[in-house]
Amino acid sequence: MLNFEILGTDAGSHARRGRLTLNHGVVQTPIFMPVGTYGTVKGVMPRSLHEMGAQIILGNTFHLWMRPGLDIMKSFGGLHGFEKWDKPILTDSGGFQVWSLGAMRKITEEGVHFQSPVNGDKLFMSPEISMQIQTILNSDIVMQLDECTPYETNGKKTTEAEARKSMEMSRRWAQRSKDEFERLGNPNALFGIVQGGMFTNLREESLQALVEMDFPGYAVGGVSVGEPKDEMLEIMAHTPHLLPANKPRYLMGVGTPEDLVQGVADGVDMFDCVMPTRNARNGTLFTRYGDLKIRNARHKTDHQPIDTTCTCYACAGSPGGPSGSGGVSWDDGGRNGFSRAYLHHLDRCGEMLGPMLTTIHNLHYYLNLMQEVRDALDAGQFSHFRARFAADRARGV
Ligand code: PRF
Ligand code: ZN
Repeated sequence: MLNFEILGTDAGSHARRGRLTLNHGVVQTPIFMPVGTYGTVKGVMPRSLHEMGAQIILGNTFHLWMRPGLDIMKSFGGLHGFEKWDKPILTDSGGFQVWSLGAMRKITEEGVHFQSPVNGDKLFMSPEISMQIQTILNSDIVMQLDECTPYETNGKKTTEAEARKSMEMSRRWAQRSKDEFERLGNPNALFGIVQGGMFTNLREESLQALVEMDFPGYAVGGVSVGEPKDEMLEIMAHTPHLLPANKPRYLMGVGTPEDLVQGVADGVDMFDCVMPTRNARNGTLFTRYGDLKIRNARHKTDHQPIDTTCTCYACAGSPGGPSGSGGVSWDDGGRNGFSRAYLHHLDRCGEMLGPMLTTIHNLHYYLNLMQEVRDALDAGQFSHFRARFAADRARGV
């Protein structure tokens, strides 16, 4: 089940404001989807995800198939009951994850042969198997199995002929995914994935073929795979707006805050990326006025929160209450957030609260950015918003 309604469009770009209804709830678009590869958004409790306004999260077919495996997933009736997340879930098909294994895999027309990174077992993933697993996971949005065309292999750029071969196989896998999805009677929604590398003519062929197969939604894959930024932006400007206007569009694995705002202008409705969560664990924090490296010595004595304009638990504490230390007030302007000095200290000591708080902040930043984008679209102020966003981010922390 999937219903997508366009609530408004921007006059000066391809941006749209939409409402996506799935089996486990409603998603306001444009949206960012936190990544929960192993059935957990690393370090974040589901209640915190609710608190920060997450509407839909990702899971990974490949990882959950490896561990804990399908028998356990079946016994919990799917991923929702296992991970205790009752809102929508999108699962990636495993194509990109298997591709990331590098030398440990062999891709054929039938599917992907590879060695389990967990125990070395010889395994096989096909479009049919991916659909069978995602049906057991009962994710609201199922992704077709695709081959993510690499930008280069061993330092050699992918040729048009190679990209065509790969794209055509993904196209055949799209049909096989759809046939199996329907055969299984999966009650959720299957998305096709546009491939074609950095070649706009191949992107158009891929897109056309998928549109003829009539998926309820479409993704643009094969970007952010090591290409120079200008090539990524070229594909973003080229492809999403050519997809059917009445279906949701998902740009896979992108990107920085700037990429998201640009992607919205290019007509994208859905994004996912490990950047907010991974960067949080590495000490790179996103703020309204640019990025901040918490490991930098200059934060050692800084009493300010990460982002003075942020309302997340890390920056502002619990709504209406102290952040957790018994109502002590201190010199951060009446706010109850944790200081940069404290987060710097937690990082230096390797304390697990450090990445927990920084992950909450970074995810809140991404989710709030998309909320601001939606508000700007609702108010007919998107171009004004983009200008202010760029100026603020360039200002520096
Ligand atoms: N295909 C799939 N998942 C993905 C990608 C893709 O091309 C990307 C590309 N950035 C991220 N995740 N199935
Ligand atoms: Zn914050």
